[in-house]
Amino acid sequence: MTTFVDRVELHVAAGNGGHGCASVHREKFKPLGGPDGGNGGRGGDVILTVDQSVTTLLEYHHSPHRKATNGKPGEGGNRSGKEGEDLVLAVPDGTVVLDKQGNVLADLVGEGTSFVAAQGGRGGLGNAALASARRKAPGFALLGEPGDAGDIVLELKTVADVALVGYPSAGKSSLISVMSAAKPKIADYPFTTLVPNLGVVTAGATVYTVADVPGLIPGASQGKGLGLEFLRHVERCSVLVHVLDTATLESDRDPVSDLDVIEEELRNYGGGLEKRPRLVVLNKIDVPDGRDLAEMVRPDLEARGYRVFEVSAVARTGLKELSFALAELVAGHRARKPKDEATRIVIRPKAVDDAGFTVTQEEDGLFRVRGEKPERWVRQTDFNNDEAVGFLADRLNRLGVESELMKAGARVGDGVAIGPEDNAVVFDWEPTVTAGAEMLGRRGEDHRFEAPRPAAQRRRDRQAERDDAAQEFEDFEPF
Ligand SMILES: Nc1nc2c(ncn2[C@@H]2O[C@H](COP(=O)(O)OP(=O)(O)OP(=O)(O)O)[C@@H](O)[C@H]2O)c(=O)[nH]1
Ligand SMILES: [Mg+2]
Repeated sequence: MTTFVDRVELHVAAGNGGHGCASVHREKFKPLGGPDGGNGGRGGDVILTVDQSVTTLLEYHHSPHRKATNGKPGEGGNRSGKEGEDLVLAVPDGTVVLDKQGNVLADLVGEGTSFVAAQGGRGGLGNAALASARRKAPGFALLGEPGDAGDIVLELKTVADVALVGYPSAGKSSLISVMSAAKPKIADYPFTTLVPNLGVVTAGATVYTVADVPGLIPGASQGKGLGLEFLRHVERCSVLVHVLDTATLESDRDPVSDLDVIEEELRNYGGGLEKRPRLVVLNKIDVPDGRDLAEMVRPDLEARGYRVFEVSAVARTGLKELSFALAELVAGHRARKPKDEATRIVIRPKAVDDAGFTVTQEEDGLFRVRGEKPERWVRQTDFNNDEAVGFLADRLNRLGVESELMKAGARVGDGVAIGPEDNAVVFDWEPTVTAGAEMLGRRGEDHRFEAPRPAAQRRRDRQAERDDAAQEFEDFEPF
């Protein structure tokens, strides 16, 4: 028996960026050939993509840890590291992505709709890319950044035009099997169907999908008999069909009270289910008692405003009328529905202001700097390399972090933390700016390069200026 899995928790980890390489070109008679360390490769993303041939989340239930590959480090000779490969996870149509708090991150509807669940880390720049006219021979490179990692929740909400709802064994699966080419499991014991089945029905010019939802019982909206999970699948269907059993052997049931029970569950579930256009099917009229009962309850149901169809899934009677009536309801709904609704996708808004940063002083006197860029730059820094640390200081300075710290009252030797409480780099503040906000010096200067420059060198310097500008630009790009 298949397990019913339509909600899984998934741990996704994107690939880390490869580290940049610090290397100096060496050739005979040219001991200082210039920096030639390549950039690290980007880490692979974890991407969720709708694949209509996938119908359950079962696979992720069995192996909930998924990781994309890391980028490779850069190498000497200006060789860039290989990029990590994206990990593409196929999910069923109608998969909702949530964070652990239950916020919707994305709603994946329609073949090919994708969502980057975890973004790969950037590769670190090698020292060749970090060289500029002013910093000709950097003796350091940037570290690759760690890829995003975290837990997400996937929830499947079947997407279909019509949902068949009703008690277990009312004949929902039988009905979908004779109306479409779907071949669901059919048996005369309750809860035979454990995952929604989808069938495609063609009626005249209208083609629509029908979902056979597992049986509902009283209390379903409170979670009885997996009811909540099943009702979730009804949520996205625009038309509902009550499948009522006219030949049940249970003495306390009849079509009208069955209908009342299911209606109450729909109302209690909420989400607008009670407002969906709906009609009633009285099934199993091939059974003589069933036909009599159907005739008896029909006026009652019609008095409640329902269109009633008497059918037999086994004898295949009354199906054509039913499928055309549904086509009409579906077409009506499609005409009213805005077109773009089908592929709506919600992307998690980035909480941090990409361009800025904040400086706050905490109770114990520690100054805390928060911001996308300062935090990223810290992650890119190899703290074992003084030059790399100096480069970080320059970047922070250029962004205005030092002057903000000064404004906030920080003095030499005060503790400064960059990053969130659980993952910050803390150091003693040593400002590199004077009162006039003049920079004291640049890192990576090599005075051996200060001799008169031949044309080739001048060209290289101009290129380095441009690279420097490119690097500045890179700094402005929001992550
Ligand atoms: N005589 C008769 N039996 C039917 C008819 N439709 C379904 N059945 C029988 O009723 C039983 C249950 O049918 P299913 O189609 O599995 O019912 P279901 O509503 O999908 O049940 P769950 O998946 O458990 O919710 C099976 O033994 C079917 O053969 C019908 O029109 N006439
Ligand atoms: Mg069934």
